Amino acid sequence: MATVTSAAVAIPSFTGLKAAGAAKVNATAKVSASASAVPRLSIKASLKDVGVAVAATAASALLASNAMAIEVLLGSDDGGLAFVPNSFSISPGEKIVFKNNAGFPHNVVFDEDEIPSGVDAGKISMSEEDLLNGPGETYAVTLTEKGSYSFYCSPHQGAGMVGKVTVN
Ligand SMILES: [Cu+2]
Repeated sequence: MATVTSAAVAIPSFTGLKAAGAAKVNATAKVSASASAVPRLSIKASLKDVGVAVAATAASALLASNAMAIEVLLGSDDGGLAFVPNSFSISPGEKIVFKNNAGFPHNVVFDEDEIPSGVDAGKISMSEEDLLNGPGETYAVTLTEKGSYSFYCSPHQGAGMVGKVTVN
């Protein structure tokens, strides 16, 4: 799996974990401070470091457990008509979950001329007319043949909503 891909997938999870970790740290710091005479500031600082380390570890564990699935957002957070990430690599058999994020409706259609020979574009694509209309709606596909695949969103292909995945 490409590093770029992993990072893109990890960012939302990591942010969430960090927030949760920070909340936990504050609660712990409060208890410790009232239970001892050690200066509160130093406790807070050291616990904060530990909290960040814990969050980072949790994010890594989460990544490992998601090793066989990658999430691709349909529409960027700022409303851009794009796949995020729009270029990535996966292993054969790894599931790709396309998820409506912004600017929908979207869909996912593989270009029959830009997929490995022998792969049926119709079997891995949504139909051109089929659309994901609601927030969070997903389309999942698993690619088993190695090679490079180009795909696009049919309503937004002209606006540049195209992507590429390499299975290797
Ligand atoms: Cu689209």
